[in-house]
Amino acid sequence: MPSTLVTGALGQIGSDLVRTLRAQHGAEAVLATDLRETDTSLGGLYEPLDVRDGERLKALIEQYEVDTVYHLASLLSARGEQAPELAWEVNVNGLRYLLEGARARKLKVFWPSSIAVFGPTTPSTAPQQTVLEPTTMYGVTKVAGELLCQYYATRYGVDVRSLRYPGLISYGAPPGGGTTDYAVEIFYAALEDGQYTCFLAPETRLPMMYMPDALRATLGLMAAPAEQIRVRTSYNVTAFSFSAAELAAALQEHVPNFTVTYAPDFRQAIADSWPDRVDDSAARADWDWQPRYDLDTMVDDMLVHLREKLTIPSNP
Ligand code: NAD
Ligand code: AKB
Repeated sequence: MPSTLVTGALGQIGSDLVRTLRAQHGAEAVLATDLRETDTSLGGLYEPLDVRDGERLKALIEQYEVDTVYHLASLLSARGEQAPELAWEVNVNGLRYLLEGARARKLKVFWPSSIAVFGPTTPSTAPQQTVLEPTTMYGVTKVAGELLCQYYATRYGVDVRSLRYPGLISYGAPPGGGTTDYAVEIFYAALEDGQYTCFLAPETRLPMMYMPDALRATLGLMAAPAEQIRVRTSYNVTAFSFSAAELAAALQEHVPNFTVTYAPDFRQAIADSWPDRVDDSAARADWDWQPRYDLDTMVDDMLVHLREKLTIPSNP
């Protein structure tokens, strides 16, 4: 049976995406892969795969008659600064092996880019087409990846599609070493500890999105007719934008005794290099992208699900 392969499937996005794809196409139609030798958390087909191993990737594509790949394996911005060489190997070489496989086997590919492609010379509301001068290795790998995707699409006709995700907020698997991770950690801290020390300054504003919208954007882009995909680097997408202090205040409305202090670390410089907002009008025009969650509805929904997950009653 032709199947879908997901790399980096045990991460923040992968674990939610695999469940959604399996609900749509059936458990046996989706092969989850990641670094871990075995996995039972996602409850379906799983194979270990280091995306730096192009031969193994090729073998799995053949063995499982893969026709579509969601290529999520990556080091994120903070991890990338700690291990820049590894970030290049995983993020760029891994993508290149996949695009070669996609060219040979006519695969359809989704690969996520990030607001990390932008840098201090990008306007504070980032347009679709703008200056891309990132200051992190993660951003450098994402710019290189976007250009590789566009090259394989135009030169070889590979149907590769991409979104520049903003910071993603979710209650499933924890985030894996990014700068926007604080926007997830703060929810757990509010419910479990009543206090949080934020690694970004209170006024730091970044573009963000709730995971259900990120999954809708991903599947919407992949389902759109090919002639509607006019951007083959990567589409800007966003839902809302908030500062760390605004998120803290939104949480304090639900958890009145919650306190937040601020102790910016090396991630502050990364956040400061990214835009406050993103203009996603091209995605809205080309394939009807529209987010459903704003800050308040995201906070409400996150708290309902996290209270359930952490078995914390709503009115303690
Ligand atoms: P994550 O860190 O939670 O998950 C990444 C997964 O990749 C992990 O499970 C990790 O084990 C795996 N991985 C790392 N090195 C690997 C290797 N060599 N071979 C195979 N797997 C490897 O990340 P995520 O948040 O799920 O992000 C997925 C993709 O989305 C990445 O490309 C990331 O850049 C992009 N993205 C994420 C966000 C966000 O806020 N989560 C925002 C923008 C872009
Ligand atoms: C990170 O902070 O590194 C990611 C991203 C915005 O790409 N969440």
